[in-house]
Amino acid sequence: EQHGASLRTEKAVDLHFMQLALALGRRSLGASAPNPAVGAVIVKDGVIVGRGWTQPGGRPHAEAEALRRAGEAARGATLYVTLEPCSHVGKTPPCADAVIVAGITRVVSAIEDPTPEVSGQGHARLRAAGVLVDVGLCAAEAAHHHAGHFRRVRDRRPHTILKLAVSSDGKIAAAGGVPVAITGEAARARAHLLRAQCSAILVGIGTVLADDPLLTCRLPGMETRSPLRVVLDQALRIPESSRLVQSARETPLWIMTSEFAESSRAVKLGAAGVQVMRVPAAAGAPGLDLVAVLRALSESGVTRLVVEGGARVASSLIAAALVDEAWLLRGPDPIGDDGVAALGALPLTAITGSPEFRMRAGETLDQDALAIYERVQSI
Ligand code: AOF
Ligand code: ZN
Repeated sequence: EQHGASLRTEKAVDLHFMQLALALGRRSLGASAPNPAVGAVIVKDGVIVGRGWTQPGGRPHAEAEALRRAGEAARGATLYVTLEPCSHVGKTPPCADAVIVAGITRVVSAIEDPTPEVSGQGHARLRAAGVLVDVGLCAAEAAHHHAGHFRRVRDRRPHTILKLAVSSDGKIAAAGGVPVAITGEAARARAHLLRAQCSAILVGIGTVLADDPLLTCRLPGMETRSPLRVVLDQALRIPESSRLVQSARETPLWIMTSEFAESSRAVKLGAAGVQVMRVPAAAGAPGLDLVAVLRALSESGVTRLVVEGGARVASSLIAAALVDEAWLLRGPDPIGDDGVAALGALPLTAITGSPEFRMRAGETLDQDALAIYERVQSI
């Protein structure tokens, strides 16, 4: 009886510290790319002696940070970590070795790292050195949190989040694409937090021409967390006077265009600080090859991508089964039948009523409603 009770307490303690490690990792979501946003907590005799999370740009790793803070106190302590410690010499030495050298005696790890050079070898290395290793606590939550890293490693594309702000009748703009305010301040703040938690944001040229957006994160104190901004612009129609091009020297802007776009336009945009990338056109359809676009972004280190419009990009991604999550922010007012439908020819039920998606979470944001859908078996 007493033994059972102490086991239950031990489990609750492990859960508590793993959840803390996940929370620490969340701080770096969107900032750690190309690396995953890992969190680590070191505990000795029930007391936290070190905490760490993957630093901006991916290094130092979370464990290195936590070990540095713990110092000598790491000897005989337990490490809680949201991803298998690395076992390879990348741009930094292996965390597994640092953990062993520091004298950690137990590691509680949420999930294996699918990176080919790691994939179980981090855990194996720790065990071979006599460290007690428990794998799998909060694995589902960790898989969701590391979705960008896993998608990049397994499918060579980013975890792709489609964000749509729709009117109560499912429109995204008035007739002719005229922008209308759809959602309120709380929804705007939530969307900006999502931008900060992604490593890139993508829109089609139609959205740029209609809205002249800036696509930065403008939450107070988080202005430096703006993602890389990407525009799909097959014919290089983006105006040099647009707010995107005008701000390209402060916040990076990439234009993805076709192999046939005019070189003189590309040179002009380059001189304005824009990076122009050429990708193949889609076979048998208008627009760029979206798989090629996502692959190029993934190869450049993008792990989490938020797509904010317009209808054509959104519907093409849905049709190609390239949307992993859909965030539907719904405002209280209708726009009317002549408004622009969120997904063009596709009905919104391609997300909300599709067996390919299930609703994961819902939130009320003042007068607006946020529903988050995720692709079934997306991870
Ligand atoms: C960890 N802890 O906090 C992170 C890890 O080039 P490097 O040396 O930075 O290694 C990059 C790889 O390390 C990355 O692909 C992923 O497998 C892992 N990320 N590992 O132990 C961390 N961010
Ligand atoms: Zn590492």
